[in-house]
Amino acid sequence: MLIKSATGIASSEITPQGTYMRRRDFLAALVTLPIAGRMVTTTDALTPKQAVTTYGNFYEFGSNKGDSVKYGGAFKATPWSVAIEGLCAKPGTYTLEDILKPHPLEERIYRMRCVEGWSMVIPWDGFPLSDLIKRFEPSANAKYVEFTTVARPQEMPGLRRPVLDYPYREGLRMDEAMHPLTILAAGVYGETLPTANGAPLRLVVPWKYGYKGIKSIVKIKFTDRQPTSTWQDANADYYGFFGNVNPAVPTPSYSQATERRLGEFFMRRTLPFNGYGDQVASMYAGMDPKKLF
Ligand SMILES: Nc1nc2c(c(=O)[nH]1)N[C@H]1C(S)=C(S)[C@@H](COP(=O)(O)O)O[C@H]1N2
Ligand SMILES: [Mo]
Repeated sequence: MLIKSATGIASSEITPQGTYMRRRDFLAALVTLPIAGRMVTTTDALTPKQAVTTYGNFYEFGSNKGDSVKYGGAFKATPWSVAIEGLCAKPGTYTLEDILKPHPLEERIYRMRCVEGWSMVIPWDGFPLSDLIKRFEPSANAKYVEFTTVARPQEMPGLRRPVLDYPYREGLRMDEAMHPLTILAAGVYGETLPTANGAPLRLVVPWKYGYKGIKSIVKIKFTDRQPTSTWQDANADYYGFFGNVNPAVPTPSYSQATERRLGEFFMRRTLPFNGYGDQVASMYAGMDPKKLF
């Protein structure tokens, strides 16, 4: 039976049966973060924390919303390190502490939208990806950045059923990666990221579809060629490389014209570039808008 809660999300999706204890243990491990600044990019109401931290896709744990909460109990986000590879002056393996230390976290309130047609307003805690990239001194021929998610079958049961080609990969063009709206997030709602949202470090690109926001990053690589992403390899008609929110281009099974904000009853009209067009559209001048999805 599907019981709709006050937020409009089926309660069965919010708290899968039998996981109350595990979630309580897990949430107790979250640490409050020191937040240095704030950027609010929307006046829309925040999506409730409960929905933000439980309703989402993380296929390494399973293909249902909530599987990362249900099956994420064994996942260890510490210790953590990130390999920096490819066309740059300072490749190497950096601990999470090395990565985060020079970058004060700020709160970024962003609208987010999934290809599947749901959207949220999320208070991320992160820092500009550009600040991190500059530290590694990418060379002039580094035109793209490729990101890779950790793959630990022992801790991530979804990896044992290979619906996707793991490890999960994503990519950005260098100008997209350097754009001031693009952040790496280490927290949400003022606390360290829960497993479900990509602990301990994930990408957030608010003008693109949710799939571009790769979680639990262990590798960042600078390349001269456009990388493919895991979803693009799986189905290029649904998941383009650019992944820019484009309400004019439907996928084979989802119209992208409207969206349902979690917690709302009526559908909203989806905005080009998820409403961030005034800040990002110039990066795509001269490109065929049909190819930007
Ligand atoms: N590693 C990894 N990252 C991922 C996914 C995934 O399955 N694996 N799903 C993506 C998709 S399709 C969406 S919509 C967002 C959802 O999570 P969020 O609400 O925390 O951004 O994560 C993205 N990042
Ligand atoms: Mo998504």
